[in-house]
Amino acid sequence: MSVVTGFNSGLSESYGAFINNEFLPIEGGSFPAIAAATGEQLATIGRCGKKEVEKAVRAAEVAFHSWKRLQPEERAAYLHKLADALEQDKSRLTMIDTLDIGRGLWETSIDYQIAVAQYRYFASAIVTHEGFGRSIPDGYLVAKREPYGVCGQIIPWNVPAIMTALKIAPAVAAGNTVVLKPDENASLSTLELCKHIAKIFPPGVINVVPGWGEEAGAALTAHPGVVKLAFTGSSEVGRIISAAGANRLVPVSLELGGKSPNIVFPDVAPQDMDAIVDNVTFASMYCNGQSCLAGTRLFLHDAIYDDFMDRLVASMKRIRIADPTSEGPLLGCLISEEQGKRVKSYIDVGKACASLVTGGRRVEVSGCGNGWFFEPTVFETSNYTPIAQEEIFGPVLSVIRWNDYEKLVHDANNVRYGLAAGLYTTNLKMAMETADRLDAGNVWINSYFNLASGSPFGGFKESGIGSEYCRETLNMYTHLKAITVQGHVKPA
Ligand code: TXE
Repeated sequence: MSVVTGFNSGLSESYGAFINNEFLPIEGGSFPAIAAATGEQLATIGRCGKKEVEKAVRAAEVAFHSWKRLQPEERAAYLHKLADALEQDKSRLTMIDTLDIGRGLWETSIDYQIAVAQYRYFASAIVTHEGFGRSIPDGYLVAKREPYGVCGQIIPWNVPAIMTALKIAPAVAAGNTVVLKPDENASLSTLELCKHIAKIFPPGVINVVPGWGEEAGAALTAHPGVVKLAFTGSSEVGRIISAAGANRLVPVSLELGGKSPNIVFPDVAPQDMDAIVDNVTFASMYCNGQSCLAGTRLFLHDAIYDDFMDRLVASMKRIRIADPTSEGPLLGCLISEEQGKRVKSYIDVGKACASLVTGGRRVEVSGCGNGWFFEPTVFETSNYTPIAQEEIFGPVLSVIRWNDYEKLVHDANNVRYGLAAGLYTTNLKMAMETADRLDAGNVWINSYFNLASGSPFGGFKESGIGSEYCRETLNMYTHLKAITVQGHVKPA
């Protein structure tokens, strides 16, 4: 049995850096992995620094020489094996993430479905990832795609299973090797994933260096052996990573924050209203609002405003706030005290600059004394308050009344981010026109959070650079080489 009562977690007491398929001890100290809700210490994690990053990059460089030579079908087979292993180990890993992060089991189990689908998607996509060619006078031109080499990847804490899959799957499918740094708040499931990787992949293809951003993260972005950087996290750190990449002239892909609008038009049918309310609730409260895609600005038309708000408040009040390890849909706690205090300060700002409709209080949950649980919180506001403009990353929804279409489009776009948007209308022409005019990488019509494998996922404006989740991602992890054959010199 593990440190966590009643759950056979299989967790190790401590974890080092995962390099060449082995966990290596770390000289630079360690930090505890803490269960978000209970405060229990789940394990101790080594705090990697320059030394471990150096070892990991060297291992990945050596592995690259043979990994890139494998046929795509061979690399695909490794990814399918990893997907199989994750499927078999899903319930254990789901519980580990729930303990580590504080999100309900029903959510973290969806994470693993998505993660498995991503490993399989890129295993399939790489097999048909083609270059191009054409005849030229006296010869032929071939353009082929080649992997970059060692990719440095840095991920956040909100959905670790998905984040590792989004980074590892396309990179290694394309023939790169990887050094990945998980978030210091949620490293456990990634380190457990390494135990599967060790049984499946050749040494050095996937390496993991846990630790702090300013230490392991900065060492990874600065390392000359890292020839491609990929980051998911805050726009602030995205800028730092981008600058580091620019300095070394290596490509950087970024998936950053969001403040996405959900827009309800006046023509929605009364019989659809409850389903739309459910969508809007899910869009804003899924992941406790700790998702870059969260639909945190709701633009409600004047004509349906009062009716919709009544239903929305009832829907928010129905949400069960509970111990994240209990079954069924629920709102768990935020990842950490730091995030809890950040969300609380935004709620206080909201109380001062907007009108509180429901929620707004921290909640105690029995047996979860360490957890920062909040009621689902809704404010009525304009688009130009801090709560409507800034990414809160908590269960807070800003509702904005609209009645002028041109102003709606202007306001919906008037934010630094551009990740996603939802539209609810029966008027397809209006939906398509509005979708065209919104600054968003994903626009969902009459739905939200609807990401099928293969659907490009990436941001406009300060939400990022590049697209994940889709075939285009393979282009992000490869560069083109043109080879021209001409017949001036005849073969002997
Ligand atoms: O993110 P950070 P934080 C947003 C969200 C949240 C806020 C802060 O608004 O409230 O960011 O969250 C590593 N060099 N998002 O502080 O700091 C760090 O170790 C290299 C949106 O957790 O961006 C971690 O692995 N790496 C987002 C990762 O960056 C560094 C998800 C993310 O941490 C580094 C998370 C450095 N100098 C937060 N500093 C989304 N897009 O989903 C930190 N890191």
